[in-house]
Amino acid sequence: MKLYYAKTSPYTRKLLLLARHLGQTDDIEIVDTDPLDATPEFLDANPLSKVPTLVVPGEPALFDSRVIAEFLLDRAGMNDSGRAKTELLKRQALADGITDAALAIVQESRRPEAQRSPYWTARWTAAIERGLGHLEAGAVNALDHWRLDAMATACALDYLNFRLPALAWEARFPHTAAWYQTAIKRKDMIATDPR
Ligand SMILES: N[C@@H](CCC(=O)N[C@@H](CS)C(=O)NCC(=O)O)C(=O)O
Repeated sequence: MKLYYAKTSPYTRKLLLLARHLGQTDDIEIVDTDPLDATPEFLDANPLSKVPTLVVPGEPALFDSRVIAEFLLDRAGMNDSGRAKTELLKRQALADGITDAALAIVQESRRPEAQRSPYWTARWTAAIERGLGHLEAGAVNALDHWRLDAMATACALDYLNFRLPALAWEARFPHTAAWYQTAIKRKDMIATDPR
């Protein structure tokens, strides 16, 4: 299988963590990809021109990261179902939502100053703060096993520190920060560190 990948993509990192956890890395060929300078082959696989995208021989390509995660979990026979699965997907959605807002701020900051929107930057920042508040208020307690929800959360929090260090969120969300500090010391987090 081919995984279109970018080293700094937190969504791709989440899948690399999952693939390692499921023992599927040997089946995955990493294709370094710049989605902003897409090859015709990549666009053919994903018309949205986003990483991660997974191409399984003989099958239609898969995107986005949540869909690919489901595929890998099913393939490993390790997927959950029912209410527990819904709650896990919700925690993944929270983490990915924090990542989405952080990525939007980063992209906005790279535009010429006159084109930047303080309104949207404030709105994305507020979403991150509320997301962190939700983790701090209790959601982080459910991340007690190294599953997809925990992987997504670790990638989101590390992306904040990688790209938006001025947020300095750890001082304001100490319980979440303690969880994160344990997560980033894992060997697989170190091996997938984009810095
Ligand atoms: N919801 C998607 C988000 C993927 C995404 O936004 N990836 C970024 C890189 S981190 C990308 O490819 N951006 C290129 C673009 O938006 O054109 C997922 O979970 O896979």
